[in-house]
Amino acid sequence: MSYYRDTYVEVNLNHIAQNIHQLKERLVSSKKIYAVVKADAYGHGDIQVAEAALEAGAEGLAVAILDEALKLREAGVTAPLLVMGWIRPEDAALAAVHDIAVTVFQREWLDQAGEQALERPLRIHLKLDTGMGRIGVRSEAELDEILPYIDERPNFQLEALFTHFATADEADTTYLEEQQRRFDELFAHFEGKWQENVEIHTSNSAASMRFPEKTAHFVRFGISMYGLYPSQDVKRERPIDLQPAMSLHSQLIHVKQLEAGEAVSYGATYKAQETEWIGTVPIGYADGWTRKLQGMDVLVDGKRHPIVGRICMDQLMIRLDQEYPIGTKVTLIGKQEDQEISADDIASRLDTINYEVPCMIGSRVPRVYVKDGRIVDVKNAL
Ligand code: PMH
Repeated sequence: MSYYRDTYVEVNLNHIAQNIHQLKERLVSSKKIYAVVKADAYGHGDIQVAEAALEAGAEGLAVAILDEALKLREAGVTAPLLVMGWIRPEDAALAAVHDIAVTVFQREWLDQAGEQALERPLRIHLKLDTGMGRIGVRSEAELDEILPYIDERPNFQLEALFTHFATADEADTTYLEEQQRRFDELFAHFEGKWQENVEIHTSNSAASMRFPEKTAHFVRFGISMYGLYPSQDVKRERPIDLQPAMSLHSQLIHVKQLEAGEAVSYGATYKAQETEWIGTVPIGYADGWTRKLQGMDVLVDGKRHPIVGRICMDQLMIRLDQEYPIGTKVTLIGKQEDQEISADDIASRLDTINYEVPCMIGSRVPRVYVKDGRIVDVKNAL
């Protein structure tokens, strides 16, 4: 596997494993972890993260769409897989044949899926909308339509019930408790045999780290498996000492001196105030380093240096405190000596959440996987 550009994401697989181990320690030993690897494992790389997570002790994997699950199966992943979003009812047979559990919450969906000849039973996770307002069964009346329908069809296997919390990462737990109460009410509506045979999963990273005692059969561990806190509130509480898995690096490919008044980049908006050293770094908005990051720092030689002028599609310029040789390392996310630029710093600059930061780094940037200090794999390479 080769790549020929100077910009790469480094994914530390040991950190992913450590984050999983720490959550395992916090949960009662019988509780399971589903690693959430949707959206290309939050931009970290689906197959590599899936394998690392399973090796570290995760029991299953959760994705958003059927395509993501099929890709994992194609790569040889045999672990339990759950698609947490909607799939088309006409694709139910495909999910069943690949032993992929699907999320169901509509009676009509079951009707349409039931028209297909299923070669294998379809594993169903029934989604309850207890307050997220996104997808899921909201009422007892809907359950009364869905449950007998599943019951009559041996090809439909109700394997689990789940819900998703809207505010699990907030210090104030009132709404979370309301959602839990609504879940308990809907669950009480299930007959005994269902109650005994289905698994329950309700917790995301925030809920599983903050309230491990409330964990049902398994948790869906997303953002914090990657080493990021779900919110500033949870970061302050610090239930687990998370290790960020992703860092982003490049290098100087050109260094030059500008005289006072000379300009940098499109629009010639930045003008040197005095004689200045300007470096060019081969990453741009087409790599996800959006133009809004103009003015943000990068690390060179263990020091912060600002991005000056407009960020271009493939390159950006930085103001350096001195001359540096071509090939000097530039860190956009991560540490150099005692300095760090975190995904949280980037998120706060962009007025967004840290979840968006690894996801926004484009597939043109190779992902280099490091384990025990060695490169073990590369994704998006030739
Ligand atoms: N379960 C579901 C249903 C989810 O949608 C998500 C994340 C998770 C678990 C994992 O959450 P965590 O990363 O906080 O641990 N979903 C999303 C989303 O739709 N937008 O941002 C995160």
